[in-house]
Amino acid sequence: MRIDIVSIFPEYLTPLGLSLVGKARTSGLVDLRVHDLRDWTTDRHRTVDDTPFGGGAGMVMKPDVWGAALDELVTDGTHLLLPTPSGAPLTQRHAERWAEDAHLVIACGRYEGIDARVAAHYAARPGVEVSEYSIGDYVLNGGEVAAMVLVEAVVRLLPGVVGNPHSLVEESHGAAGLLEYPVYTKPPAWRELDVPEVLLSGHHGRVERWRRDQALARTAERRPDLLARLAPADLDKADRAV
Ligand code: 6GU
Repeated sequence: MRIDIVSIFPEYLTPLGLSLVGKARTSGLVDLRVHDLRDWTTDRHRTVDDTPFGGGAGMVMKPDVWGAALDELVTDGTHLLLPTPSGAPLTQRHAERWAEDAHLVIACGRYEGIDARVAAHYAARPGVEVSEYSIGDYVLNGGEVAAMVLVEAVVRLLPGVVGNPHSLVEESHGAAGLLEYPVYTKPPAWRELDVPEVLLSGHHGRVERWRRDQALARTAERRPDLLARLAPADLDKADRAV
């Protein structure tokens, strides 16, 4: 997979050289490049923004600069991603779908956002898909952190990136639609707190049942919206009794 990220703060994205994403890059599983939007400016001040038509606070990113950058990076089959607080909420389902794309371009906006014609222009281009996404109901100063969130969510799903593909199955927001159950390791007693007895029992069936009950209870407590969306077929007989 190829990923291009465009930002006026390319250094903001240096953590993408670390950890799992960094390893995926050095091993060639992902070709990730970060670009400085100002490289596509033509004026002496390297201007990327201007005042909004219609008035109001803040500045808007200029379509001509973004167009020059994206014309170089977007090709047939590119999925153009625009992080914005007014986008659709990012979910694990998006990460799964976008991990199948051969080429992602992430355009990081700052200020009050990018002139809306940029998304409209590329969305109208045959062979190009455009998605505007948000990482939650709060406001960030720009799209860079949201770009890193997306890259981490997508890259870990690429074949060969996560050592044990099994760990992708059981986790929160996986196929079960439930939050993950609590986990414990040694020592069995720590600061007056004991690991739940059942986990030391060696009884696989009871462990599985306990984990399922914990996942259900947690989801009901913290994310009742997720529980409400579960299909009846996703609940077993014992679940219904909980
Ligand atoms: Cl994707 N961008 C910005 N600037 N703020 C956000 C966001 C994205 N998601 C939540 N808040």
